[in-house]
Amino acid sequence: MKLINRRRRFLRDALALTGAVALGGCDKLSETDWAPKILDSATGLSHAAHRALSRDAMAREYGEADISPVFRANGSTDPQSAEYRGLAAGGFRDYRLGVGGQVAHSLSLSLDDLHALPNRTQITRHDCVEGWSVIGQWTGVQLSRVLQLAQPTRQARYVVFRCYDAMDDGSEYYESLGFDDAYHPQTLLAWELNGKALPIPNGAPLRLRVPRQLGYKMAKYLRRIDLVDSLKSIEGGRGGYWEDQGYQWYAGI
Ligand SMILES: Nc1nc2c(c(=O)[nH]1)N[C@H]1C(S)=C(S)[C@@H](COP(=O)(O)O)O[C@H]1N2
Ligand SMILES: [Mo]
Repeated sequence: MKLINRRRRFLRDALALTGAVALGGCDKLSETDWAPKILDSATGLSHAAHRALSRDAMAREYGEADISPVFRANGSTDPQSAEYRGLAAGGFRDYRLGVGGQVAHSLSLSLDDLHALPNRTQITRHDCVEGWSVIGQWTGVQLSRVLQLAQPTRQARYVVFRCYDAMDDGSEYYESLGFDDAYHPQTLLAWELNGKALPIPNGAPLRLRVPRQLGYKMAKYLRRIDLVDSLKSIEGGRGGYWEDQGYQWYAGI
């Protein structure tokens, strides 16, 4: 009996080291099967290979001396929707991040609510699929903390991020993650870049950081987060604005 307890504790501590304990208990592992659904065979292969090598691997973290003098902005840099302009005009005081879909507790979080959660600061490299990189320091809350508050149901398999900016085709930017990246310790909802409030060009007031994947996964101008069991019925059905244009859903670096 004692031996079993000791082994359990060892397992728990080992999981804590890899960050997997952020799931909120080992039983969560079997609830989700720990395996995002595969969207197509090409993506599936590289995704499976990447995950087998690095499910819990950490993205490299850099030192302050490595921070790029300018953090280049890309894609939308100044959303024009009336809703966003109104929030920006008020210094984002009325901003609320909605969290819903397949969760036990829907949430509506102000920036103060988010700031009150334990936060994390990390200096990581951002790689855009276009072939440039910048290094920046990000502060935010681990997405896993917010998911622990919302408590995804057993059916939930993906986290979908909806944004305030409209794209050329009129649809809004969106993205999605499977649970391995959603609960990864370096996956943040970030409100600070290089020690200052996140500027509008880089996604104010709140954006996603997923340093193990390419830049297009890191949704800016977050409007709400939904837990879903399938991506098929959302927009083009491939899990993101760029994915719907043919980019890979799993954009591991
Ligand atoms: N909402 C939203 N998020 C977005 C984009 C966008 O156009 N809209 N562009 C993506 C791309 S392609 C990149 S490289 C990064 C750019 O982030 P940055 O502007 O802070 O460099 O944001 C990603 N997230
Ligand atoms: Mo990008």
